[in-house]
Amino acid sequence: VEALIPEHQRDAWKKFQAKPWVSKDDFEKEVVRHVETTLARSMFNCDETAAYAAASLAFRDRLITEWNRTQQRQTFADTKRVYYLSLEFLMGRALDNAMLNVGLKNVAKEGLSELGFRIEDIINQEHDAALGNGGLGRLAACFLDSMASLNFPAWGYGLRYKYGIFKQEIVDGYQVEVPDYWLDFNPWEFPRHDIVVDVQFYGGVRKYQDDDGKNVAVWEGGEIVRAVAYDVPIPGFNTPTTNNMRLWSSKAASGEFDFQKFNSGDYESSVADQQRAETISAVLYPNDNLDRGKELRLKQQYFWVAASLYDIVRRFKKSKRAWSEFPDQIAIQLNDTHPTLAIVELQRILIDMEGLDWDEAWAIVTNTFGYTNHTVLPEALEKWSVPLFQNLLPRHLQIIYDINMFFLQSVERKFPGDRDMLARVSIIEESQPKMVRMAFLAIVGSHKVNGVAELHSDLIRTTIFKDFVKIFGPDKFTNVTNGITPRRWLHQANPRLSELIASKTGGLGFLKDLNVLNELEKFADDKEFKKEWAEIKYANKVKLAKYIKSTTGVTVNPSALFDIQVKRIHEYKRQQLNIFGVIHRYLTIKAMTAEERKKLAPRVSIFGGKAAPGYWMAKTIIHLINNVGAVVNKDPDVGDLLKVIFLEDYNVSKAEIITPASDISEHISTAGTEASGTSNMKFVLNGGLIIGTCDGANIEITREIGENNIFLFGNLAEDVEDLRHTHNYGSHTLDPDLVKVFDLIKSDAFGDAGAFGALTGSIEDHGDYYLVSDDFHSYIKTQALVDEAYKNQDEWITKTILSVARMGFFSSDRCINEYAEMIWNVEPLPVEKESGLGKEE
Ligand code: GFP
Ligand code: GFP
Repeated sequence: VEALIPEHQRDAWKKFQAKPWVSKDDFEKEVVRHVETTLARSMFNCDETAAYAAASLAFRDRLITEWNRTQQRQTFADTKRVYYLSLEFLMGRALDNAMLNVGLKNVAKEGLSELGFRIEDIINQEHDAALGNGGLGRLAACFLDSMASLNFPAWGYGLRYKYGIFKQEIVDGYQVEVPDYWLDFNPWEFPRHDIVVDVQFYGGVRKYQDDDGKNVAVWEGGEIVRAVAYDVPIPGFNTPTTNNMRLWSSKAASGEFDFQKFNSGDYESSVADQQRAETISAVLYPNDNLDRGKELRLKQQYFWVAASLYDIVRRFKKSKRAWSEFPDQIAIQLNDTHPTLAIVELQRILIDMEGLDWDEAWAIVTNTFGYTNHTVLPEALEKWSVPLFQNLLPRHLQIIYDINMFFLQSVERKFPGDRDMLARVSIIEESQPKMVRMAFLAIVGSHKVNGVAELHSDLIRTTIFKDFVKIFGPDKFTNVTNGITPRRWLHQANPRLSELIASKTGGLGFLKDLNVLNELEKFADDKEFKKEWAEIKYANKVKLAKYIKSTTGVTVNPSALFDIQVKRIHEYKRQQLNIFGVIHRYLTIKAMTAEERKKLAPRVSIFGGKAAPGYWMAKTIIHLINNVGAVVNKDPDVGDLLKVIFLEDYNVSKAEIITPASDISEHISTAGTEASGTSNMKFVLNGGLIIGTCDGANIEITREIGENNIFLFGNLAEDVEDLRHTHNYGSHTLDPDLVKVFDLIKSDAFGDAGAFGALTGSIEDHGDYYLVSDDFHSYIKTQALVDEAYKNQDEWITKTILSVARMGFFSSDRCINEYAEMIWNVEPLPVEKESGLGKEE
């Protein structure tokens, strides 16, 4: 390639090429330059916002230089690439992460200090990139970090929502949603006005036979929306590899206005067309684990998938390889069923545009895709109505029908005469209206399907997908237990703990090989070490206590046991069980003598999380938590013994303050409902213990850290169905302690009980689907064990050290290596450290 450029030009380019800065002086020079030129300010009016902007631009320049080199290196190497398709990337803040991953945080700290700023204040200026709901989106963000850190040639493809997940405000105890317009200043994205894809919707299909007698289908008419690429650099930790996250933004294809309408005086409607196009990437749907079947959502999915596949296929075609080599060059991972249309779109490109035979094309498609399932909850499994599909994507519907026909024919050959089986596994559900079952389409069109924790992967094999295991055989179904990146969730969130670990394990190597944490076992009884360990936890609790004071006005005692449940509010995650437990504790304290109260360990119950805007029960739970807090926190009988806090607007950057400050965190979903959970891993990695059910990754965490170091309770997944059956058809008596809790609520102790009628009613009168009453006794008993255990601080600290030492398995690096080996069949592309990476260890 280089040879095509004349030598004297090449020399000029090389002489002036961008070089990543490394020293403090160079950093300051870059910051001042950006303040004085890019931002048009000066030292006289450089406030913290401007300093944040300039520092970010300095790092952005550095990242993009490495990004360019990485992309070129990967293009020249021409090895297999991974494309991770996710409708959500919950990235959080970028500056701190960039500084730590390139190893220049101390340089930046000193530089900023010389310019008159504290680095923490500058970091805190950044608006979270909150393009996700919860676990699924954050997992995608951790995976990007790991893929870059491990030098895999890997891109993320997503949507550039103008509005991320809403901001949550609590007004009079109720959740209020406020739009999150985060793009007013975002130095981390590069608009690529040169990379655009026109995406078609609606229209019709014309079929005919060409001169060679071949069937041809032409999708024509309808409307076109333009996708514009925005690239976000993803720096690996301690490596020059900087991967790409490409996000698509929608705009009208016909330019600014429809000039026809404009000239005829219909100015408003010409602008309306423009806005209609922009609506596609305007907003992230705020539902987690719930499918609502809105047309705009299907439009988002196709828009994103079509633009991404166009880009991937274009890149492949540059290599001039044969189509049969496509799966050797490309692995596409479907994060949940949201991108399932990619399967249909690739088949369409290959047969309609590139003229391949069906079978040849289908072999390429199925060898390219892998599908990750994240839930077994029936209300979350995506289905789209056939009439909606017919209207929006007529050609895709035809292809889906063909995929289904060939698939059902193969099933019929394998299980002759089994009509029930055909009806059960058909991609088309014969309902009114008919529905396309996206999970089934994803299974049929992929070569591997994985769950996200062992129990979950077993459940999908034995329940929702069991027929497919019979049809395709067990090897198609596998497990990759989730993980988290220790760079953000230990090194960035808990710098002092990271430093202590580094000092005992020979540097920051553990951040690249988390099993090194094992070396901490030998300090589990070391007095000096334990003292430092405990001091760090206390300091993290002081920090959170300050944050609580400043945001809620409530004073909490940092010596109290901090009990934390932060995650999306959902009945299956059972925040209601937690708050009922808190009310039970309140009743217990009220009934105690002064002497008895002295023996109780003081506790702070901390909640945080958003409810989907249309999810009333979840909103009721938030309301109850806040009202309980309002009563308990000012009850003089209670004092420090119990405080109840609801932290507003839980997000990634707040999680970085909250996670390191827990003594206990709660992961208490009804057994069999939480596919994995990932915050459970974050809390344990930061030296907190957990109380949890035998669900999701809790089970594997127990196996790794030992059952003495975790507080498990509640019914098992295998018993859930029978219990529900008994509730509905047998006798259903509530736990007597829970009845007392309900009686207190009904006495208006926490405000008008009418507001909570639906919540208590769902348990008393409507079958208690989530088994709150069945697990209540065991939960209360186990919380009492937590109280007892916490009194023996010496043992408690040993437990937390042993737990951290045994958490190596839960690094997302391990996940990525498993995906690479079992599903993607890709190799990392190692780099010599020729570039200017920071030297900080
Ligand atoms: C092109 C070029 C690469 C360059 C990237 C990013 O790649 O050398 O680094 O764009 O600008 F070939 P494709 O997107 O076409 O792969
Ligand atoms: C979903 C599942 C979780 C799982 C994550 C990531 O999370 O159990 O850990 O995906 O696989 F429910 P949410 O998006 O629901 O938080």
